Amino acid sequence: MKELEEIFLKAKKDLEETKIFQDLSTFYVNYLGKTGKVTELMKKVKDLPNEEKRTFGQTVNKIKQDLQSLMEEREKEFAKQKILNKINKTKDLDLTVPSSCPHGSLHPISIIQNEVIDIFLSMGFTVEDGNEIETEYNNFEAVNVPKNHPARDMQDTFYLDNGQVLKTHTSAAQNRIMRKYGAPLKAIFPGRCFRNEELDASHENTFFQIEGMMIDKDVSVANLIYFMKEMLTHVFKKEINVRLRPGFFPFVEPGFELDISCPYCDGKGCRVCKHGGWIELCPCGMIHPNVLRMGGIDPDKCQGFAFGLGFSRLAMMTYDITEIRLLNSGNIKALSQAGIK
Ligand code: FA5
Repeated sequence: MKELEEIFLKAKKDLEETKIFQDLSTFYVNYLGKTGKVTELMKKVKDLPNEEKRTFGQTVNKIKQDLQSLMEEREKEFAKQKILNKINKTKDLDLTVPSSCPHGSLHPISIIQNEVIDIFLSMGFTVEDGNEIETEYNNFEAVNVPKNHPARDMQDTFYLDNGQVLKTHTSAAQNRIMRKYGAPLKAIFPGRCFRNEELDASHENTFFQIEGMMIDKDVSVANLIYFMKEMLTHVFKKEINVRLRPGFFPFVEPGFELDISCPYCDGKGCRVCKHGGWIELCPCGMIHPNVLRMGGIDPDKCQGFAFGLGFSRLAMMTYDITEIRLLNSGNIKALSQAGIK
């Protein structure tokens, strides 16, 4: 028992004398580890006469537990000291000095997308997701572009080995959404599109569109005009007039090109609208009966409109970006200027 007490006192002293965190490992090995002094004493218990076993065993156990909790306390002290040392080192740090670290900003496409989504949500539309890799059926056949139809040439794309395609337009999600919800339906679905294009200042191989569809009894071109005007008036933050010209898309009948009165010169004529007062913005039309039928909706009971707005071009107009390829570049300077507007 005397030996026990001596070991305990020596261990306490050693612990108090530890100076750095690493000293605690040595302490552990010396006393509590597999061949440590306390562990060795515990091994002796089995050889003691029965009447001593109990008291000796209990005392060694108590010593072991006490040393363990003393060691944990010491560990905490070291951890606390480490933090205090760090704080002391940064004593002269002035947290009120403005940071020189540049702030990030949202990408112009994200800004426009969020705005348009908010507007349509407030008008009762839901926001749906579309795939980037699509079946050929959804991208073409389901929107009334059969195999070998000349309209396929308008949207050449990238074909995968398994026969799927990188979607050429957000219209590729129309069929899936109609089948999922049926009529009535009010949905928008933004997404990234891909085309095998000749690239220039306004044509990219990867760009963004947002599609919208409204299907119900008695939906007409008047509804289409109303929702487009509302959305564009909010985006440009001024009253925008629209006009429709005939346009051909196999998935709408009648099909239109929707022009907007130039928001920069209010229709008087400027560089942006090439002095015409109008800007071609968004193809749209009344959903073709074949497309409704393929989507599981009876065209004799419901009609609908659809539009496919080019986000990349809208972002360019809004932020006065003259080169579309900047949008997919890592040119932080150009992109963040749009972000701060
Ligand atoms: C379509 O993609 C039709 N799916 C739109 C539609 C939907 C019509 C519903 C009717 C009903 P289009 O190929 O014109 O149509 O493309 C629509 C818009 O996407 C264009 O007005 C343009 O803003 C944008 N766009 C098309 N190709 C590119 C490209 N290579 N780079 C950047 N933007 C593009």
